[in-house]
Amino acid sequence: NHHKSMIIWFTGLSGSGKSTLANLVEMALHSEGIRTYLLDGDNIRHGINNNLNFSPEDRKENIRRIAEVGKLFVDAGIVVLAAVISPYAEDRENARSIFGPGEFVEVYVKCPLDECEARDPKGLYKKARAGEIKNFTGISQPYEIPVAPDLVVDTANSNLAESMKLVHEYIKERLQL
Ligand code: GGZ
Repeated sequence: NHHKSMIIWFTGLSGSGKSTLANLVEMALHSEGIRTYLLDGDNIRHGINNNLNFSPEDRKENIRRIAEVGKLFVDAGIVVLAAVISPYAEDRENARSIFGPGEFVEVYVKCPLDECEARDPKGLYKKARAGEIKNFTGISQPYEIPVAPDLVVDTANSNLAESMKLVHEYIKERLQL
């Protein structure tokens, strides 16, 4: 049961479904005996990245650390799933550059802003619109759409099971299983 390892980098707006999708893909891989580790921006910001805010500089550092930690896991043979907004193309490219060829898979979790805002699972968009949260991606800071992602999942127009299957099958092919 020896396979290559890699990092699956889910990028997209808050509320696009990155964490949900990463969790479902992780469960699918886990049930096949593939060892995985999930790096979720929202969680990591409570631990190693608890000194970082949402300025462009701090997002850059957030992404850099998550990519470097991800690299350690990949080197240990573990398949990493990273769910981070990572709104700047340059930061995503820097993350990719840390990894070997084929080790970094960028998944664009595509969902229009108005749909994310309608979902608003944590009420953050409402707060951002009210000016209670500054520097909010999509409202008061940009999200740069990936130009050449390895995979696009459209969570506004396909259900979670379909999106999960798409990513899962792509990973399995890339792992050469
Ligand atoms: C964007 C914010 C902000 C601001 C708090 N902008 O959807 P969530 O709530 O559960 O996850 C989001 C998380 C974003 O952290 P990341 O580490 O993924 O961001 S980045 O990659 O840009 O560094 C969101 C919440 O934190 N959140 N304030 N201002 N998202």
